[in-house]
Amino acid sequence: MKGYVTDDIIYALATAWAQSALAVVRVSGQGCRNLLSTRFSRPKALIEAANATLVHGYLRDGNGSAIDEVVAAVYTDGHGYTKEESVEFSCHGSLAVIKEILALFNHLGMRSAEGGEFTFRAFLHGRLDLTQAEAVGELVSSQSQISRSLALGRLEGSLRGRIAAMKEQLLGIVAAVEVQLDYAEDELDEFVFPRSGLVDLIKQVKDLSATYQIGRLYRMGARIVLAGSTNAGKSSLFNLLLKQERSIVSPVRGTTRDYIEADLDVQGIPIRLYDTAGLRESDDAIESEGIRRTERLIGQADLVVYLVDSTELGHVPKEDERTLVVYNKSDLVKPPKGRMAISAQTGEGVPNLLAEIAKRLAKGSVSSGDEQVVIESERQHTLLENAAQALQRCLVLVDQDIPLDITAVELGEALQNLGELTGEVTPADILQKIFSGFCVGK
Ligand SMILES: Nc1nc2c(ncn2[C@@H]2O[C@H](COP(=O)(O)OP(=O)(O)OP(=O)(O)O)[C@@H](O)[C@H]2O)c(=O)[nH]1
Ligand SMILES: [Mg+2]
Repeated sequence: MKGYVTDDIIYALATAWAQSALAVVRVSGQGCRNLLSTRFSRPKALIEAANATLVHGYLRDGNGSAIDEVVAAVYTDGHGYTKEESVEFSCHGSLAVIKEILALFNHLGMRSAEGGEFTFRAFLHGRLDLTQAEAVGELVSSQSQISRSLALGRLEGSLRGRIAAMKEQLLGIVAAVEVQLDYAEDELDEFVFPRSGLVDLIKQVKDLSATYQIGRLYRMGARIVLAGSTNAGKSSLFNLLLKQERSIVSPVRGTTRDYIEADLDVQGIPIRLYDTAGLRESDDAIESEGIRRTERLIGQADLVVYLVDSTELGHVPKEDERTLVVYNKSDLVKPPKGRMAISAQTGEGVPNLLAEIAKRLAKGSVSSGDEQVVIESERQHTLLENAAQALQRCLVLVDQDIPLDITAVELGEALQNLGELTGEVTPADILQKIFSGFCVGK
């Protein structure tokens, strides 16, 4: 990367800036062990340690006083996270200790790393491609089991491998076209464009791109609003799902006035659930404001679970993609045939309801987290879409018998997009954005 040097030594606190039992401070860069050994109680042991070994000792300040007892995990050049000589110090997690260690490293002439800089170096040294570097961020910020598992798969190279295979297939097509373009037509047998290979490739790219929806769902989660008329049992269901008495339940209509929200997990999908004020005509100013808020939430929801009180069927909205009508109080009255029914009191029908919610949100393709390559990055989605479109245009041109040099342009465009995905040809400004806050080429 133009303008970026990796020969300075960087350091950073790898754990949270908070008091805890232990904290980890990382140092990376050629010669870091020599420099660190000047303030380490066992200099020789640190300098001569083999790769991936632990060295116990004390870090000392300029006067020779111990700052803390530490364990240094040593990685020699070509190994470790950054593939540079590096040391990870596990120290005690007191803020005073952390502060002193960071001050010591600064004093020794090392540079405090920018956010994402360790990962950026791992990328520069070829330890990770761009999809894996992104997976590091996605893994660290994952909120659900499935999101974590999918990100880990990408970090281990599942997406990298998938894209490499697609690129190889594309390069095969490009090579065939180039041979044809390089030689006069009469020197070669009649050229047949590898059409079926192209069709297959388009499907692969599109299929991978389509996983974005599910990846996003498991990452970002969804908003579900419990709505319905007063006394329908919204707060009862809310409490049942959260397994705690969060919302007030009573036979008095209009009990819930303002909405309450809480987080839960529905079959691996992170859900923000809202209990809302029951919908009815009201002269009460406060209740009316609550109802307005309910309506606003309904507008913003990914899914509205509309509860109907089976004992007094009032307004029943139309089912649509975003509205799931559920008949409550099935323990008292049998609901209409074929309709989703539950009892928020006994819990009857609730597992069915949760399965239906997950199915609706995932639009049929519920993930178990370990079966497939799924993307969740908008950048990757855009590049895959661009690649698919370029390949599709190429197919149209081939079918119209347009000269090969024009179809080759579209193939080149697709190749460019796949290259950007893995970071082979990614512009510096995009890299800078990905390794957030970190200045490339400054
Ligand atoms: N038998 C039976 N009673 C229920 C069921 N669900 C709720 N109830 C009762 O119905 C009454 C109203 O329940 P809530 O959960 O407060 O209803 P709500 O929809 O939150 O009502 P508002 O907050 O007033 O809009 C309470 O007395 C509940 O105990 C159910 O499935 N079966
Ligand atoms: Mg309520």
